Amino acid sequence: MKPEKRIELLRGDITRVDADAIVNAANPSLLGGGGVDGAIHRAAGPELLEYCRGCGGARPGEAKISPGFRLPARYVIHAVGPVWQGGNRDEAETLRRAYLSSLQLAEKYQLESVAFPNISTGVYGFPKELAADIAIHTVKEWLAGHAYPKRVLFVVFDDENEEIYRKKLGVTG
Ligand code: AR6
Repeated sequence: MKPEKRIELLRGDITRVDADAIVNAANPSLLGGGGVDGAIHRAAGPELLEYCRGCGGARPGEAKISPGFRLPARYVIHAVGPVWQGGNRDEAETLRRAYLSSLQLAEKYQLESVAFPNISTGVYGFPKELAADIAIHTVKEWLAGHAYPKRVLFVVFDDENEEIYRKKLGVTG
C-alpha cells in the first residue's frame, strides 16, 4: 500500500486513541511533565511513572517504550524532542530522530498502529509548520521502506496544527 494510504489525521486527546502505541512528547527524565506528557501520565495511572523510573531517561532524539497501563493503547513510546533554540542547534535533525527512534521501536515490536502527537510544538517551542514537514516526511519515508507500523496516526490537538496537517496531508472536509 502507498505510504499516504497508511497515514491518518485525527483531532483530539491522544490518551483516548486506541492504537497499539501512542507516542509521548517526553523530556529527558521520562518522569512526566505538562502538556501531552502530563495527560498521558494521568490517564495511564501511577504505574507508568513507576515503570519510567527504571528506564534511565532518554536523550533528545531517542525514544523508550513502556506498557500503556490504564490507557486504551498497549504501549507508550516516550520520545524526546528538541527544545527550539532558534534553529542552529540541530533541532530539525533531532526532531527527525525522535520520530525515527519511535518508528524503529514500532517495527521492533511489530506494532500495527502508532499515534504521534506534534512533538516539540508545545512547551518546547518548535515552529509548527517546520515540525509538520519533518514529521510527515520522516514518516512517509519510513513507511515506503518498512512494513511496520502498518498505520500511522497524526493526532492534532490545537487549531493551528490541525490546519497545517490538513493542508500538508491533503485532507478536506
Ligand atoms: N493529546 C494530543 N496532543 C496534545 C495533548 C493531548 N492530550 N495535550 C497537548 N497536546 P507539549 P513538547 C499537543 O508541550 O513541546 C512536557 O512538560 C500540544 O497541542 O505537550 O514536546 C514534557 O514533559 C502540542 O501540539 O510537548 C516536556 O518537558 C503537542 O502536544 C515538554 O512538555 C506537544 O506539546 C515537551 O514539550
